[in-house]
Amino acid sequence: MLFSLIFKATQVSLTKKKSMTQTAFITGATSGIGKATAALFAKNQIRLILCGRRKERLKALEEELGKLTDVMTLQFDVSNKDEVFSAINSLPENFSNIDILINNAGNAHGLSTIQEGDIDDWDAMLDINVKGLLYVSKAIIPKMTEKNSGFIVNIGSIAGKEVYPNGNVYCASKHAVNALNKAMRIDLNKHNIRVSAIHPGAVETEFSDVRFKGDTEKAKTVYSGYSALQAEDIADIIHFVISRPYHVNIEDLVVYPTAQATATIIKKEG
Ligand code: NDP
Ligand code: 8X3
Repeated sequence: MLFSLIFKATQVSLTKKKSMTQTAFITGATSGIGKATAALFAKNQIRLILCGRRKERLKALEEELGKLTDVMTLQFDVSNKDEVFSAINSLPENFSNIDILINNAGNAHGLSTIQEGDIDDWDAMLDINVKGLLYVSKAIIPKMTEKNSGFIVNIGSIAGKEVYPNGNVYCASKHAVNALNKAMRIDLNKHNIRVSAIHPGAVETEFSDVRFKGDTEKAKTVYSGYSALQAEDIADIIHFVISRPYHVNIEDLVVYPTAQATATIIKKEG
């Protein structure tokens, strides 16, 4: 009996130690998919580097998730390359060995025809969703190629697989993420680095609040009348993807709410 208890305790502590050696870097961790992923990773004892621009939220996450795992936060704008490199280069030794990068930060800004589109919105989407992902990847990949291991998960969208009315530049930015995911897979193959993309349909987060510039009533209509995906659903999938044995690499996953067939076909009640 005593032997079996000691054996079980050793097993638990070995399992914990094994997963505690993994460190994940999550961009856009202050809200939605990134925040839910951080919470799930913390429950699984993955060490966390959490990023975003909103300092108070980062502080709250550090306090909350710090009870479960080691957490460090970095406040920077992914579209500002100086901020990206100085934040990542400032990581202390015990957080510099990054195993998993979740390239999640991003948003849609506006929803209008190409002829009526706002150039500032276009800049924001291309700078954040595309160039931001590139800057963060460029700063972290050398740490992975050096040790010939690592995992990069790029959060795309169904907007990277199809184009819908008024989605123009957001769709272009997510098509770029889709292409970069494929490109990373090719270029990083020789370094044994796993690369995956997850392309969600409608997920009920702050996404539409941002798209409609704080018009929360309009944002709510995007998710009303059906069961939209929740951030936790995507976090679950991300965790599944990163927890496969090392020889397994899921390239690309497209996930919709059951009620959604395409970007524009959603079966709503009422
Ligand atoms: P949220 O608006 O809830 O979260 C967006 C996150 O990105 C926030 O943490 C925000 O943090 C961060 N972020 C935005 N801009 C910047 C920036 N310039 N620098 C640093 N961080 C930034 O949306 P979601 O969780 O839904 O979105 C996450 C990802 O999922 C995005 O790439 C989005 O395109 C994608 N996606 C979302 C879908 C949906 O329906 N919700 C569907 C398909 C894909 P902060 O403001 O603190 O900087
Ligand atoms: C978010 C989903 O359909 O608004 O990427 O583009 S959609």
